[in-house]
Amino acid sequence: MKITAIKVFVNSPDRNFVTVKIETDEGIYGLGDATLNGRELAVVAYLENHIVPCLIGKDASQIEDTWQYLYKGAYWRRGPITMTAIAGIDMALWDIKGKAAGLPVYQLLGGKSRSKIKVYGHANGNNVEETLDNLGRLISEGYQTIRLQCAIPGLQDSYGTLADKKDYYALQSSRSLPPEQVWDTKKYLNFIPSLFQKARDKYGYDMDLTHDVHSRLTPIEAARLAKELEPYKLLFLEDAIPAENQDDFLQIRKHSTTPLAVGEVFNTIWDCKDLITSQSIDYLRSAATHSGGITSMRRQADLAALYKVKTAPHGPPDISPIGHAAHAHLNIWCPNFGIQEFVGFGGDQMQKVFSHPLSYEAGYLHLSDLPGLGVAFNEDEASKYPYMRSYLPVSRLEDGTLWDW
Ligand code: EZ4
Ligand code: CO
Repeated sequence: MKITAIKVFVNSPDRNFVTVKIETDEGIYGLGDATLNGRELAVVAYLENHIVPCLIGKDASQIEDTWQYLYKGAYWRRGPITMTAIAGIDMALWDIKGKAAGLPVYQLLGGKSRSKIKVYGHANGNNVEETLDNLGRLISEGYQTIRLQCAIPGLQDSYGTLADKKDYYALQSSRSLPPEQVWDTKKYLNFIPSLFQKARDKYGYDMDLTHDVHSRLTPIEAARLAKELEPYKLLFLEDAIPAENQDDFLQIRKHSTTPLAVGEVFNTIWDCKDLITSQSIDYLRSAATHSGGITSMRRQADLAALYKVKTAPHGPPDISPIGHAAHAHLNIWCPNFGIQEFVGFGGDQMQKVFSHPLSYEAGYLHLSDLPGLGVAFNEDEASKYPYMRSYLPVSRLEDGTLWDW
């Protein structure tokens, strides 16, 4: 089966998505997600100028060889632009292989390890009361695991909160230039444990809770937070520090038994290798879309399994339904799957552009048996929503120093 054409679409139904479509001489086509929030067009250029010309006429069934060709063949290895572009191609080739075989991708990975996929939802709020109300709402919708984020008193626009926006989609798609947010570590550290104490006081210990620090602490500050959160029994503390120095996680470990999760900005297995082999994390949050696709995610999951690390793929609204479907197939297969982040299926425009194989019920996602990844992409509908420039925010300390967002 030969690749005859590769098309790259960049559209903004509610928010920007980059979609790869690989066509073959047998009429079967595959879809991949190559969306890199805030840097979408760099991936489009990488695909169109550097990858597509190399793959026309090649055998669409050679997924592994194509991955190696694009990874090793570039000489300039790794990095988010390269690995997101490779991910788009890799997912589309898995989609084709599944459709050719008449099987869902999870069957090609080895079949199901479970019947449904446990998810965690987000309870956000502009104050403690609002966050706790949203937590109560999610519990009533069946969620057994919930991430808590709350605006920090004295700071405007804290990460994970909605301010005046109605939902996550409105928040992330309404920007032209990077908005600036103010950060203060002391205010944050003095506030977060009380949020979790109030959540436990009000709702008890039956559900699991998580929290995303978004990489803003130093190792010793993160150790302090992890230790102070111990009484509230988190399922995990996410991105307590950046993982540029993988050794830094051992600092947190030394001081606390709060489980640690990291990985949403990882591109390859090399970014998590030392974290896994030193057993300094508990959950690996790499995303198929940003981490080299299904081929690479499967390898990361297998390494993690050797060290009792579970997978918890990143599930933000800036991954397209194709990327979420790739996660669902991996999650249903993966013996060491932990939990999937889930923030809903998107707005009306998205629902018209993408149809997906997932349904939510009482804290779990169910995956249909459609062949391949099971996603359809409506090109005519997508063309109604052109790309819109959009950036992630940046953070500064109160004196103006640029900080990690
Ligand atoms: O900030 O996907 O856990 N989820 C997150 C996300 C990330 C965005 C960045 O594009 O941290 O909200
Ligand atoms: Co995160």
